Amino acid sequence: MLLNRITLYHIKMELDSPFVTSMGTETNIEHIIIKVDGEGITGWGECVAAANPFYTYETVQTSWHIMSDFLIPGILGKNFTTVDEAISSWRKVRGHNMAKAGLEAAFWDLFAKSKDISLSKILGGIRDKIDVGVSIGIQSSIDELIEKVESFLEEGYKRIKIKIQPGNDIQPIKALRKEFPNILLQVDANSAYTLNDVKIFKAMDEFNLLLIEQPLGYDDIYEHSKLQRELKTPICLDESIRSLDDTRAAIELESCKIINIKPGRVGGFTEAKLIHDYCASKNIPVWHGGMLESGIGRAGNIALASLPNFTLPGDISASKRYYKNDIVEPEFIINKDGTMNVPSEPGIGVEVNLEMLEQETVRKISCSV
Ligand code: OSB
Ligand code: MG
Repeated sequence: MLLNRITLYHIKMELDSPFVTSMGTETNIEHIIIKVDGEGITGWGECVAAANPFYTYETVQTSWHIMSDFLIPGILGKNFTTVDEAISSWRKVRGHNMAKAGLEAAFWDLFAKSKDISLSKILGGIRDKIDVGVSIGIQSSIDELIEKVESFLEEGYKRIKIKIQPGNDIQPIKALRKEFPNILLQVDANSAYTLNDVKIFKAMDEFNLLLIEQPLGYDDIYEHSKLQRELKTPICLDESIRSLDDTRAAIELESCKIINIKPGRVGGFTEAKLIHDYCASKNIPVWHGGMLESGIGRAGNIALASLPNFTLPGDISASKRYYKNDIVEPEFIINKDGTMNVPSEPGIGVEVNLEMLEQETVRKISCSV
């Protein structure tokens, strides 16, 4: 496959409603869409680095720089027969996982389309439907939170995740458990606590939570092992897991009992698959996280989540839960039974609406040979 042209689109999409977490409030999502053209076929990917460095150090600016100055020059005009070959050209670039993952996703789409098979199939997926959940930002009142949860449950979502932060944790959890005694419920702290808060987490043990996501430092593995020893509720790591090596360390140290996989955070589908397989061999369940992706990134997430060890519902929600209009057709919808269909068409399995994409684009560059 000769790669002739790579185009980057810096997009800015307005969220349907503000997303509030311990990291701040987001009203827009800025990501980079990557289009790779090779031999008459087009592959699409999405780089999930945000406008600010609050979840990870990467931003739209750093990934634009790393892609255009280092990753793209290593592959443009070259001929590759596998994705592995293509990504090996940037092994010496350290870090910048989201930049790498966005480009890699576009290659996977391109290669899958060239073989006329779906992304799910080429990645080793086994399901044609996946279980989905929803991630709910911090609300201004408990009543509002209960109302939101109720309407998502009515839509069919199989699992509810709420964001927590100091001062806004036990109360909402207690209120939700009272209202919905039997739902699958989990919480995400996005690193807002320290080991001095052990008491708060111990208090969560009585609410039958599925898991507590990333309570401590964003790059910590050691202190999480101390916290996990004190708790019955499983800890799940998100931010701290950037590679297979991190995964091994976390599992061997017993820092968590569950792993959240996001291809962007770990550098692409290739590393994500390694983590998935390793966790399966250790009987550690995984689930697919989300980065408020457009339909392009979402399609990739759904394909990955169709692999066998994704046994818990993912943060993969319908397009309309995030944006008024998505940039793919058809947009993603949730079935009444709380599942989402895994596209079976070649590659990501949905069409990019070019007009919508251009409308959401604030900056664009095209590199060709
Ligand atoms: O911590 O899982 C997270 C969104 C942006 C950055 C980090 C996180 C999230 C979410 C939203 O929780 C998940 C989604 O895309 O639905
Ligand atoms: Mg998280």
